[in-house]
Amino acid sequence: AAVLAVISGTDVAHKQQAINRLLYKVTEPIRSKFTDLKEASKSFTPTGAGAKLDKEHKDHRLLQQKHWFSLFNPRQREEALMLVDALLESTDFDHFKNTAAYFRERMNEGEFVYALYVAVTHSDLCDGVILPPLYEVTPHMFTNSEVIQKAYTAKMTQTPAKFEMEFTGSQKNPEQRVAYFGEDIGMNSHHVHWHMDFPFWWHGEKIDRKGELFFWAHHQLTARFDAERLSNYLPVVDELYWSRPIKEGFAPHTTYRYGGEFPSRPDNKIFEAVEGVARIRDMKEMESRIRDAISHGYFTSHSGDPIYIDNERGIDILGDVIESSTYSPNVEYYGALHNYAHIMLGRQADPKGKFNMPPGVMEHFETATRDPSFFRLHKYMDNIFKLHKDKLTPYTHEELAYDNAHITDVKIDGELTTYFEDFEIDLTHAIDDTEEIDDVAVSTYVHRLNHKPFAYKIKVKADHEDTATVRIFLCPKHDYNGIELHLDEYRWGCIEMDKFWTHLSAGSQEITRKGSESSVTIPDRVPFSDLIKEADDAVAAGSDLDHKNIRACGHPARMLLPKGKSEGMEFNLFVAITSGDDAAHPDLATNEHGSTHGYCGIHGQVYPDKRPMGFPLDRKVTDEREFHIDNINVSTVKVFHKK
Ligand code: CUO
Repeated sequence: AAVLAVISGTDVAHKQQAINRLLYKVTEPIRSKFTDLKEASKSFTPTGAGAKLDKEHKDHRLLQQKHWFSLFNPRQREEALMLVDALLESTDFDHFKNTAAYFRERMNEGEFVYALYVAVTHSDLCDGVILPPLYEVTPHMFTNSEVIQKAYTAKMTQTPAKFEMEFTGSQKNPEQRVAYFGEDIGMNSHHVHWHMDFPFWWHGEKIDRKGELFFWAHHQLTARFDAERLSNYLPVVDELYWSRPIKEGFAPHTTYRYGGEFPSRPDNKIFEAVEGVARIRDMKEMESRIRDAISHGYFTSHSGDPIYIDNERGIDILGDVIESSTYSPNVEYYGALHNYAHIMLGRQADPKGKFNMPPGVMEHFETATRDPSFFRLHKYMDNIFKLHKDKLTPYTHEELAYDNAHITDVKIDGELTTYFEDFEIDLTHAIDDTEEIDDVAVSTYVHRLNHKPFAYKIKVKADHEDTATVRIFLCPKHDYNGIELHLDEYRWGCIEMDKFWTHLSAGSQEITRKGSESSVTIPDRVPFSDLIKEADDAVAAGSDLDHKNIRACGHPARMLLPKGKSEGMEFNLFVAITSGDDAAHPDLATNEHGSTHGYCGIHGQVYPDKRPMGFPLDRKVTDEREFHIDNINVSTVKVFHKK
């Protein structure tokens, strides 16, 4: 069977090799040694959506090459989506590959990369293909101008080099203390991939609880950022106000590959209308219509029917409306608060387009979190989500309790310790050249947060054998002023650390779960050069690759813990064991369906947990005693930070 697969070119190794080559030095022509791709780029005849896109190209309507690309630009998005459609329509991998090769030579490179990444993510034909890290394919979006300039010099002088990348700005800016979070390459990679797994424009097969995932993934980013701030002696983020100055400025020190510098914004910039996008009044109107709907407990659909939201599924609709996605029931009325806000914030340096500046960092999911205004914006929306959640009836004893499980003790095996380390990123693809010039080894190293390995040890006594759901959260214990928080105050700041299903046997037992097994994180991405070597070797040897369940969406595993303090920072470790009936798939105790479902769901399947995301901490707690039950345990842990 293996031999047959190789001959027909449908095995994973061949596919991986083709995708590698399609993304190799993506701003240059396809290497002539990649003969099949080169051939397809000349002689392939696109069909379906591809034919439509080809006509646009022949009519000279497509965005030029070597120009910036923004997903928030409607025409540029339309072009990219034509390629997504053309790729997803393919019924065999060769057609997929040839379509990509053909348009790679004709379309804007940014549009091409976006479309190919989205299509590989969603196409069954590409099952098992690992996408190369975007920070290596498009390093300009993840590094800064200083590093890119040095890379050019190294290349021109043919001198291999490795340089340090500093965080943006200076220590004079208190926000720089948490730049390691907003600028973390793994976190930015998670964020951009989250938006590729769950595109707001998605018109393919229905994605389960997409709006709720929008809420939850971004709520978690917000909660995590706030925890990092507390450990760096900064107050939690305040929200954004349309009628007040945008308090923090930002100078990105980042350059587009084509199209100049990312614009800067000084401190205390007053919001201005952005020509062709929205006025401040429009933004406020969208907000107040959404707030009205929350107060009323229903949205009004397109056709005027009420869509009630004071229930478990309300958050999903609210997420669709706020983002807004194609699932929004009435985008004409409720607008696209979040998407417009990203553009508004991205354009404040040149709101009238007088200076022809390219879009700001806020207009790209790769770069958005670098700007402190990202977290203000998301806090603002998070507070709107909270308004809705706080309207729901607090969980009852019946909903919280699981009489079978009695947690007797929760301990951490090992010490919760964070530290900074250096991480090297290959910059081979940062530099334009031709195939005649030899590559030199050019890389940068960045400082990034990591932690020592640890495990949870949960002692539990069960009355009878059963499958159970274990939910683990880490929550700030004190506010910025050192005042201890009550459950109802800290629950919204809780970080989801893990959720898994397990078998309980009758009697006492200890559940050990490693931090590295967390269902919200992914390990480091495989470097592009390794992907290339692995696929080329496999193809040469006639063997196949086994890449199962490797996703790019997921918080970096090394950032599972928020940074601690040298003297230790106290957190509440919240553990809840509930009935395994919560599982949406019957085999979750033995098969996690990919390891990163907490913030990213299970690809192509329903979300594994039947309960609302964030359960049981997502609703108001009016009586803390309801949580003093045997299947819920809250203990204090300390996170240390070592130099
Ligand atoms: Cu991810 Cu605003 O949704 O950036």
